[in-house]
Amino acid sequence: MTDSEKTPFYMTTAIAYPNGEPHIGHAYEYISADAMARFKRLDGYDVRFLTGTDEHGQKMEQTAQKLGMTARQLADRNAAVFKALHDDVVHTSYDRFIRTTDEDHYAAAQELWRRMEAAGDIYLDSYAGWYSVRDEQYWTEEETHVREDGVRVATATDTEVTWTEEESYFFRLSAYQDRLLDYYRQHPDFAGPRSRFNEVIRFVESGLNDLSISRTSFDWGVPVPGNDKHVMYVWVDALTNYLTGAGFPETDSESFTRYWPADLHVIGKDISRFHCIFWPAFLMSAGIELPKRVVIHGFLHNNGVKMSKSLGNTVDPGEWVARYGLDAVRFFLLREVPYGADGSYSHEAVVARKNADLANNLGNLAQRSLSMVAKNCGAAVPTPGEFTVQDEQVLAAADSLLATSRLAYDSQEFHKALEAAWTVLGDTNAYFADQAPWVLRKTDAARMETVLYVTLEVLRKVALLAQPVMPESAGRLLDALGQHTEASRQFAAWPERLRPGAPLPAPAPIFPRHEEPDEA
Ligand code: ME8
Repeated sequence: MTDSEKTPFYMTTAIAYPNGEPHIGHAYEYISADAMARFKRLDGYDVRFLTGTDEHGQKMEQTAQKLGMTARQLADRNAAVFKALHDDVVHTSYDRFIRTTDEDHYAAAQELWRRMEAAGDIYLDSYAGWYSVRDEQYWTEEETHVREDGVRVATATDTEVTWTEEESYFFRLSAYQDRLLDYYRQHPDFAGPRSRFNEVIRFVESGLNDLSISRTSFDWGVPVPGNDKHVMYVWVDALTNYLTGAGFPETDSESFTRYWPADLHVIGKDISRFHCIFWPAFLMSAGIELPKRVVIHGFLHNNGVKMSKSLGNTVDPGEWVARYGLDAVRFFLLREVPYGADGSYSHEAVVARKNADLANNLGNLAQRSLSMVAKNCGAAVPTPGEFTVQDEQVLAAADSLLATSRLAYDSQEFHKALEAAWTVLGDTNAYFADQAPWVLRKTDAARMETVLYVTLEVLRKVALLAQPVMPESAGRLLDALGQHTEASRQFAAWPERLRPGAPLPAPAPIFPRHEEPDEA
């Protein structure tokens, strides 16, 4: 099937501020979004997956000044670092790495502005209030307090706010309260998980103020059409990246008609208001269809403690990957933390998952069954006899995993998909121990072949479903099962069964137990 015959699936991550180094929270977002993109591709969708960097705004300008460089130089340097995180560390399968300094993005942001203006939703006034440069966000007086050290901070984020007074364009957000609430009612899956969506709804119910959407005190941003004194508020420009990535403002283009509205925006909990309130209101104003879903993930904490540079407990994803291996990190992050909830990581927790779930439950079963096949079945897929009730049960449990996984992925409950697959693996381990093919080898070789066949077939199904999470090791397991072709790795190959007699390569361990790098 060609891509154009497939159903499109357009998805995005948040675009990161490249004012500092990426941390494990960024990697978490990219890995989860990447698993989603890969799952959909394997399931026959034409996926377009967008990620990138959010390069404008006061925070970028201030950081650059401190470092003695221009904002553009800082953006260039750190956008490359984020891109390298995708390419070399977490192996994200994105289709475009967008930078908000890209030329087509300026055109998109300005067109969105013009449309909102034409709708009568933008007016010029002056802004006076508290701005947090760290959050790139305005806070009302009630949302701030004066800390013990005399500094006024935003209560929610503990970041310094400064009194800002300037001429500013405003977006009539207050006019959208009812329309937003109606929309949420009619689209209960617009955002998830539900608990996080409810927080947004409660906020909208409490009333919305008009939003200041331009700045005059610095110029590192997209110029406001028709008034060069102003640059757009960074969030107006940033959110528009999702449109740029689909081909906006060319609304008649093949790309835009195919990929917009986006199917999924993946974001963290601190930016849910921007995505679930501002973004749909801007789009309603501009007469553009709304994205179908926003999924809001939680934050990762180090041993339960908030990550921060001052505490020195931030984690560099590159170090983690070097220590545990990429696939173990990807598996840990998606299996350990229910998506949407906050999660905690520790060395012990990663090693426990790597050893128990990967090395023991999956790796051992693969190693034991495949080496028996290599020695006793002529290095080929064994030939099964008639299936017993136990065989049928194990096979049926594995068969059901695709439907379970589709449901889980469609609601971004990645942990549930993995939990289900690993439950089947646990049961298959018990089956393997109970059937004891190493005993059957001497007493009933035909039965041994059946047991090994059933085991390999379960492994094939688990490997197929493990691909989005652990592309490299699942690929090696599929190789070990003789599934070399691309077609054999798509979910379309799910109902097929391993072909008895098909040759298998010599087995090699795929999921080793954890060893510290210097012990290896
Ligand atoms: O917010 N754990 O950029 P950003 C998990 N430029 N996720 C985390 C995290 C943590 N400890 N810390 C941050 C921005 N994130 C804007 C986005 S989108 C149009 C503009 C997540 O670099 C955060 O929630 O501060 C967000 O989804 C992403 O990392 C980028 O954060």
